[in-house]
Amino acid sequence: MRGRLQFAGLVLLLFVLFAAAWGYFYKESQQAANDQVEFLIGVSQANLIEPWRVVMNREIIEEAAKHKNIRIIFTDAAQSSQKQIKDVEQLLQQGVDLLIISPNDSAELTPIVAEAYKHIPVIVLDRGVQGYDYTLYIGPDNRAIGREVGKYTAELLESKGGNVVEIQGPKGLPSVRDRSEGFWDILRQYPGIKVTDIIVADWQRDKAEDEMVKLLDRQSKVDVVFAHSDYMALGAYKAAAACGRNFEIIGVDGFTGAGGGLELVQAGVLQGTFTCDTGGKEAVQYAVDILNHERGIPKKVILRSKKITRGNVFDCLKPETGKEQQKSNRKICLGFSQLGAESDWRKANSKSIKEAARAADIELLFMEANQEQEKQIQAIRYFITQKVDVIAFSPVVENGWTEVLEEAKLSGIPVIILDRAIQPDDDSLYESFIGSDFREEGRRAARWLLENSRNGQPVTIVELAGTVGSAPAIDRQQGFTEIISAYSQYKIIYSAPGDFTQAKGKEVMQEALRIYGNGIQVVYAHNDDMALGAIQAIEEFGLRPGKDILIVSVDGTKAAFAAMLAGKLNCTVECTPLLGPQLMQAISGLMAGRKLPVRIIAAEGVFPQETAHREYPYRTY
Ligand code: GYE
Repeated sequence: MRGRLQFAGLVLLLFVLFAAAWGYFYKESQQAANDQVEFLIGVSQANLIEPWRVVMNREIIEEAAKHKNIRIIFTDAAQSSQKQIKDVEQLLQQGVDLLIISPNDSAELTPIVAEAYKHIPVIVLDRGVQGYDYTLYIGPDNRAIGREVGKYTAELLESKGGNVVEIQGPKGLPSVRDRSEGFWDILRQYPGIKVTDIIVADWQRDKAEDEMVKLLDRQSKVDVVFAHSDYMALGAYKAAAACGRNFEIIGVDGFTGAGGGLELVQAGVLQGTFTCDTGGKEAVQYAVDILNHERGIPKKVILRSKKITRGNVFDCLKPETGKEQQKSNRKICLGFSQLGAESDWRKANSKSIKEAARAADIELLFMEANQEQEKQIQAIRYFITQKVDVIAFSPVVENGWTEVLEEAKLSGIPVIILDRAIQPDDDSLYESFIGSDFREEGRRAARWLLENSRNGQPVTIVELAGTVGSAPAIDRQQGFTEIISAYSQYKIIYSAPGDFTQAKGKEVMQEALRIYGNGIQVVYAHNDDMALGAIQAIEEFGLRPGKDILIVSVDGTKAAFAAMLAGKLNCTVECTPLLGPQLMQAISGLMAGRKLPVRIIAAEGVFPQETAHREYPYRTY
């Protein structure tokens, strides 16, 4: 008996000692973990009813787990903007270093996002906010997704046509509207295809199933169902099974893992799906860069959507493998075709690319094309023969690239487009576009003009346009006219191309002055170089640029700032040429097997004359 008691006592003692030791070490390790936490990131989620958002949070957790110095605090607004505003206020009180927010409603969340942005960096996910008061936006292109679904539907129904049912997410959501509009844009081109019914199933599988069962009761012919999410698509599949019917189902989301879209395609439940990444992973990656004060953080990142069908689902299920290992013993080789050296912007752009390549230890084959498309095509073909690892180029004009890009694709060389976009914009021909939003630049120039010209009085405008057929010339014109066309007193009385050069800009302005003389109130130049040429022409004509004639242009070069300091230019809308670091970062990622965003849009500002002296010393181009 005594012996047993002694034994029990010993066990108890050992247990107490063990517990104390464990407690001690646990506390120590917790303490160590807390000591390592350098950054607190607040994540304000709109709701967790949508499976897509649950995946977004999971991605954020997984990506954050790769960084020991990060701690995440999640909030869930449960579909209430009021609650989300409070959530953000609380996160700010808790002292988060960065906010990631997926807004419940764009307009309602705009003020609190702007408030947060005064104190900390803010990454906005999925649904945007109004204005520019945030650090970075990351999201999908829902209209493009809708269009791709439309094309696939047409492909499935071929020439015979058929009946289509659309199952939408909640009414009024921008993502739902955009997907639907994109889808209809394409289907309108096929008179044989009829969308017979639209079901609103609020992202819910069961609602999709119930509504679909009711529909199948009355609708004897259904050929294709497009559900705005894989989850609702699964509901449609269940309805088909319950009613003994057969049709093809296309979904959106394409998640990996159990019950995800990829599995559904693999199992033959869905005919196909289009991935719609949540951006959770990218948000954490950029958050880390922002918190570490890295340069070249973009303003907007648009995620790529991929078409998944039975033909490629197995490849997609394989884990991403890096090519880095195979290539680790030699430098990455980049072939870059620059369009020319027409402007200060372009020279700064070339310099940025060369410097960034050197810094990233990337071998660079750099060729300049004197603004001639044929030369660029030759350069790209040359890069293909040289078997470079990556090709990047700035297309002088939008059209005419499909053939050479198909050649690059066939030879297995990935392509990145820098600065100017291409048409038709077939994103299967390139990995990523890195550049600016030229249309927005045009809008910004116009908004500045509206705010700074006498209201009510007629305003006559001369437009100095960029190279004919080039993306910046086309988009800057469209963005500008989009804004001014709402006000009848603003009139573009003369517009001619000045090829983005100072000399041509001057010539065009001389011609405009010859025709209209004193009747010109405003010059809108698609770039600063042409504006500088116009300034010379105006002075030679005997008028005062910046006073008798207001001048607004695009780029934000140092020379433009000098002209503003001299009172001769009134405003420049920034368009950054410093894209080298972002290009090299993208290339390194690509070589490591990472999927790139389909569009990476640079951050830029508007600089009216009054702000020129403050900014001038910091201009590097
Ligand atoms: O604005 C202009 C240049 O493509 C954004 O090209 C670029 C434009 C830039 O020559 O100065």
